[in-house]
Amino acid sequence: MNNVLPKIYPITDTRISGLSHLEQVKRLIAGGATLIQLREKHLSPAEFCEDASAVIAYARERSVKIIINDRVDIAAALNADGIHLGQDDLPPAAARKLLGEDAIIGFSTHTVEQVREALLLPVDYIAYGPIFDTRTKQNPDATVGLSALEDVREIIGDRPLVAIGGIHSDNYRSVLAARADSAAIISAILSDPDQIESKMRSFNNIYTS
Ligand code: TZP
Ligand code: MG
Repeated sequence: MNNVLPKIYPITDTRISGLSHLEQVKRLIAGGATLIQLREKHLSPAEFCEDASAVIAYARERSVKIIINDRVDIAAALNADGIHLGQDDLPPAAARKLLGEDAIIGFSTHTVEQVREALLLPVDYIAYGPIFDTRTKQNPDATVGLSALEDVREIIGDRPLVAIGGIHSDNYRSVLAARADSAAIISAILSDPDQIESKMRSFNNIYTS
């Protein structure tokens, strides 16, 4: 299993950005992204597969890793770098069988109980949230807050931990202070398509400053 999490983990959203996955990925890579998740809730599988194929070809030339949300079949068909699974998606053990040992498998959790269960699964990172209120996800789980994130860090030890939900430039440091390895971010990077590159870069700069 892998342990390759950058501090900033952007996730695409075509509605919030108004851009194709490929165009978002181009701007994110220009801003310094090294691991990007393609999250698509509206396109047909055929359309998403075509878009993801173009993204993976573009990203691979630049040594950027692409994680596919939900669709293990598309990740397998395109030999993506990994898959991000939710509680109701294909179970991680089944995804591991289909994608192999080298694939990065991420798994979303929303409660401490789900986190404890995730520790027994063949996953490379555990995502936990929403940490703060978010309007990006439809029917989000309850907002968990920073102290719950600290508790989760204690529970999972050194396992890679991704914080998600409502993270922006003003609260990003608090997420790292709670010892998340990485912050997964959608709207705070994508909501103005003209600023995707600069916002991605400034999040990376917050981390290095
Ligand atoms: N899972 C939990 S919160 C969330 C997902 C996919 C949405 C995060 O989006 P934003 O805009 O960074 O709050
Ligand atoms: Mg899912």
